[in-house]
Parts: sequence; structure tokens; C-alpha cells
Amino acid sequence: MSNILIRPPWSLPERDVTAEGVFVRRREFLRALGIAGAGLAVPGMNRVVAAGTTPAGVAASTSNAPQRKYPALRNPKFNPGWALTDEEVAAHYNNFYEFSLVKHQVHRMVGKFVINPWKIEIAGLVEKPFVLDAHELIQEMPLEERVYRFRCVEAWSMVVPWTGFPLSKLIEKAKPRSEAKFVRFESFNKPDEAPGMKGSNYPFPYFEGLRMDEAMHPLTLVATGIYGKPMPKQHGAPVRLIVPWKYGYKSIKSVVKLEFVADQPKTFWEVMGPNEYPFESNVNPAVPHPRWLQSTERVIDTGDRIRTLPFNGYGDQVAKLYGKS
Ligand SMILES: Nc1nc2c(c(=O)[nH]1)N[C@H]1C(S)=C(S)[C@@H](COP(=O)(O)O)O[C@H]1N2
Ligand SMILES: [Mo]
Repeated sequence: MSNILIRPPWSLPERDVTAEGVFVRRREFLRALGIAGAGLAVPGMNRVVAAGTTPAGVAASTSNAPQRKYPALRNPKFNPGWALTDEEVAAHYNNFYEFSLVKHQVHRMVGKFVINPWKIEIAGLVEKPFVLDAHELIQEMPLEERVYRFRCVEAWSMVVPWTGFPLSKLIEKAKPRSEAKFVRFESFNKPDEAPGMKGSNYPFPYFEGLRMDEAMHPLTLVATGIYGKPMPKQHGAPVRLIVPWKYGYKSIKSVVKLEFVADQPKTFWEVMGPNEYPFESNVNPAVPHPRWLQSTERVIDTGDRIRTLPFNGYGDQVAKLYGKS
């Protein structure tokens, strides 16, 4: 077997460490060897995992983007002292209805999903519509890592390090016209590769939207990776959105189209249940969902129940968008 990865013996799961200590050391170690994610055998190391698995043992569903961009340096502005959610727990607990409605099945259903090449269409109210390749975009953009809270409307949450770049950078490339007030995002439509799409009653392809000021906000990320690696398919490879102050369904996965529009677009979940999933959907512990109380949340790996914060804890940065301080 020529393609193996080595896990250094001192490399512990992220959540066993205080802040980022080991995580950073592992990254520096891999970078120093020049092998971050590239299949190289290093003699004398005692733990070898099979080809196609990551050092943390997560299933072989990472993208085949060139790996040298990972891990990206963590942006110190988004490096709180929170314990990270266990990588494998996050990778095996996914909402991705194109593949399965069962969270712990999603990662097993993504095998046929082709994520390279991957075109992204820039359309609507822009100077000139165009198509770009996601992997070229990832190569060209400076990537950074940010630790964010992530809160699903089903009242579970995690804390994960995303890799990516601000959506505002892509919007600058898109050159929207002044009439553009919203961005509509769309996911792929590949029922032959995504078993949950076949014969489904859901209005696929998945679609979402943001106001232009929300889309331009510096917290809004185009995420290309997680835990220092290219995005695993089940987390929304090759590129997805992350809007950390809104419920998880706004963070659309595997995006193929950005359309700049004048009027507020419909969203996938809004079509399914207009009273349950309004367009704005900012995390708000004071407003219960008809089926889930929103005042607390369950941390997916520890099972701890913690209090939910307004705007998922990002109020100091985003409340002003909504006329609140
Ligand atoms: N295309 C698409 N994007 C999606 C979803 C989906 O089913 N399809 N689910 C959303 C929901 S409800 C959540 S909570 C997050 C889950 O992201 P994760 O699996 O990476 O934790 O993805 C969001 N983005
Ligand atoms: Mo969700």
C-alpha cells in the first residue's frame, strides 16, 4: 500500500486539549514535513491508517482538491477558547437531505457524489454573468481557519474549525449591480449521485437566500474545509456557506449557483413550512419553534445541554443589521 497517512503518537482528539494547543502543533508538524494530507509514509512512526482515511479516522469522503492549501492558518480573531466538537462525531451527524434523512447515514451515502470538476454559476443582477470552477476558486483565494459555533434549529450544536474565505470576496468578483438586494444560492441537482433526491417529494435542488448586507457581513463564510482538511462530502463539498448567527439550514451545502436578485427569494425550508422556517431565521432563544424549544441546545459530542444565545453568540457583530444593539 503506497498511499498511507501517519498519525503522530502525541496527536490527541481536539476536544481533549485546552484551546488550540495540539491542533496547532499537529498542523505545524505536518507542514514542516510537507505532507499535510498527502500520502507519504514516514519511517519510525507507529500508527498507520489505511489509504483514504484522515488522521482522525474519519471516512474517506474528502474532496480531491489539491491538498497543499490545508491546513490554513487560524485567524486569531476567530479563535475563542472553546473546546472543539469531536471531528468524527461531526462527520457522522449530518443534515444533508439529498443523501439521507438519517443523520448518521449521510456519510455512508456520499460515495458516488462527484465533486470535481464543480462549476459555480454567477447569475442575475451582475455586470456580466459567468461560470467559475470551485477548485480553481479554492486555489486562488487566500484561505483561513475560523472556529465558529454552529446551531441547528433542531436544538443541537457544535463548535468546529471551518476553512474558507469571506463570501464578500466572491461577491466582489461577481460585481453585482446596485439593484441587487439579495443573493439566492442553489445546490446541485444530481439524483444519480445523491440517493435521497430520487423520487423525493422535497423541492430539490436545495435553495437558500441572504440579504445583501448579510451576505457581505465579514462573518459570512464560503467554507471549503473543516478540521484543517478539504471539505468532506457529507459536510457540503466542495464549497458551502456558513452563516454562524442563523439556524443551520441557512448554511447551504455544495453550492452551484449564486444569483443576485432584487426581491427576497424563497428558501427550501420556507417552502416546506413558512411558519416554521422564515427567511431571516436568526438564532433566537426567545422564539420557540413549533417543534423544538430554542432556549437550550444539546452539544452533539458531549451531550451537554447549554443555553442558546441570541444570534448564536454573535450579537455584538450582527445585531446592528437588524436594528438592535
Ligand atoms: N444542500 C443542503 N444544504 C444543507 C442541508 C441540506 O439538507 N442540503 N441541511 C442544512 C441543515 S438543516 C444543517 S443543520 C446543516 C448541517 O451541516 P453539517 O452536516 O455540516 O453539520 O446543513 C444545512 N445545509
Ligand atoms: Mo439544521
